[in-house]
Parts: sequence; C-alpha cells; structure tokens
Amino acid sequence: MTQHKISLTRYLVEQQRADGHIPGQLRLLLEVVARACKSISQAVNKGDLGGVLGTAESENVQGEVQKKLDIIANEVLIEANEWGGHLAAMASEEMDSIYVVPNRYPQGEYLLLFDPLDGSSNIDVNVSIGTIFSVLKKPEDHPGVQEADFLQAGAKQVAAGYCIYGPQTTLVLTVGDGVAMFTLDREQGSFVLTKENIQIPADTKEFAINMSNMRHWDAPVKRYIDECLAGSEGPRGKDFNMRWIASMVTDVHRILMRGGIFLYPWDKREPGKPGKLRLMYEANPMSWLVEQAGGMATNGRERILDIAPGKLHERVSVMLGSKNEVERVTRYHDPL
Ligand code: AHM
Ligand code: MG
Repeated sequence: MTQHKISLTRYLVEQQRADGHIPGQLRLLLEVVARACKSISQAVNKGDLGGVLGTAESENVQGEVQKKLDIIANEVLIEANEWGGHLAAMASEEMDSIYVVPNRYPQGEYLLLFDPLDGSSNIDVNVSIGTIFSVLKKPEDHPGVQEADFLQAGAKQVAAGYCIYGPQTTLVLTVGDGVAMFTLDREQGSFVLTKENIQIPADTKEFAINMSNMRHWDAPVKRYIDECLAGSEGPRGKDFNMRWIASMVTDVHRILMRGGIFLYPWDKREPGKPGKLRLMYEANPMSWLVEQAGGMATNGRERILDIAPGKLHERVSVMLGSKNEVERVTRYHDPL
C-alpha cells in the first residue's frame, strides 16, 4: 500500500513529466476514460434500484442481445470522450462501425476502442464485470478518419487498460511502462494508486477455460488441459486448480494479481470463426497488459500483439497469462 495517496491524475502528470511517456492529449484522454468508468461503476452499483438491469430490445453487430447496461456504458463512454478534442474517432463492441467525433468539436489525434461492459452475462447475477479499452494513434498520412485507420496491430497501442466493477472498482492501466492499478476511493470520488509494477509469476497451478466446450477443442488445447487435469499423477507432476468467472476482465484481473492462464480457444463448432473474443478491444488491450506484467499472450500460434487486424470486430483465439504455461500450450500447437 502506498504511504502517501497518489491519485490517477498525479500519477499521469508525473509520468508525463518524467519521460514524456504520456503526451498531454493522451493524459487528458485517460482521465476522461477513468471519469466515464466512475460513472459506469455508479450505474452498475445501483443495479435494480437504478432500473438498469435486464435486456434491451436490441442486438449488437455480432448478433448478441444487448443488456441495458451495455448500452448505457457505451453512451457514457461516447458522451464523456467526444467533446474534449483529444480523439478523432471511437469504436466499440456495441457499435457496427466507427463513431467519428462530430465536427462541432475539435478532432484529436487518438483513436479509442472499447468493450463498454465486458462479461454481460454476469450483469444480472451481481458478478464482477468491467470496461476494457485500447488507445491507438491515428495515422498522420491523410486528413479525416476512416475505419481502416483502426486496423493496426496491438503492438501499436499507446495505452490500454480495464476497469473492473467488483467488490472494489479498480482501474488497471499501461502506457508501455509497466502495469499500475488504481482503486476507486468512493468517498473522495478519485482513483488512488494501489499497486505499481504488477508482475505475473511465470509458473502457476491455476487455469481458466470454459470446460463445457471441451469436446469442441482442437487437439493441442485438449492435450494441455488433459495434462493439467491429470494432476500430480500426470506428466505435469502437480495438481491444478480451475477458475472460470465468464468475465474476461475478472479472469484476467485474477491472473495479474496471482498468476494463472486464461484460454478462450478457437473451437470446431464454427470453422470460419477464429475464436469468440474480439481482437481489437478485448484481446489486444489484455495482451499488452499481460506482456507488460511479464506474462505472454498468443493465439496458440503467434503473438496476439503482432496480428494485423483485417476488420474492426475481428475475433481471435486467446491464450494468456503466466509465461511458462502460455509457452507450453503454444508449443503444443507446433506441427511435429
Ligand atoms: P461479451 O463481450 O459479450 O461480454 O463476451 C465476452 C465474454 C468474456 O468476458 C468471457 O471470457 C467470455 O465471453 C465468456 O464466455 P462463455 O459464456 O463461453 O463462458
Ligand atoms: Mg466483451
């Protein structure tokens, strides 16, 4: 625990001063995202009292039924971010195409992508959910902004993070200089630095995967999990524990706090679909955070951050967390 409370604002100002890691516009952007997360946190906390639970009458671009809170969170993020002059456009899991900042506001140089409320299936049952975000720079070679400007590999991110709405509301952030964690002080209404330089242990005895899909997995993933399940009598020589919250934010948060491996692999049910999770606003930000914390993230074959996206809502197979475990399952994908 830090002795003197350092607010998110002070942390960002000091980062900007120290090494110019965070240009002024990016600092403003991150402050605004944090403010939006505070307001989403309030809506989430109210639950039934705020009339925010349950399903809306709509579907998103991926054909998923939207929850009321999905839509509220999306609107909060857009309204908070559109007028500040730091953004050119936004993209979200909940919107078919990009949202260009209206021309009544100045256009900035950054692009913001988000999953406004990840883990929607958990909203109504009072289990932790979160907002995931990724920030890219708009290419400078042309005026205006188009969807193609967003199609940059995750390695190009300039900031990434998530805010988890659980027993505590916690913002976890990287600007490429390690991972820092801020807890919302509800009385003060501000995020306070509570952990710096988060490190994921390279080894773990904990895995997270939706086991009900086992019969659909590809052989390398099946082999990896079978070996974990065999416990101390199997080839791994140790017993494993399993956790599956079904909120990626929460599963990844646990891994950042105490290690583990998270897998949402491609499976045989939908051959044309390379996975369930979305590359640009789920896998990329989480992969960068994990790498910044000394972990590893692949799709079984290549580093997630190196994948060149073909479209905004592209899906990807995800394996991330403790380095030695991700290395192992990735090795199992190598052709013999
Ligand atoms: P969402 O963005 O529609 O909420 O879906 C993503 C979620 C992840 O948070 C989680 O890891 C996964 O989907 C859960 O999938 P499943 O329902 O198969 O357990
Ligand atoms: Mg999601």
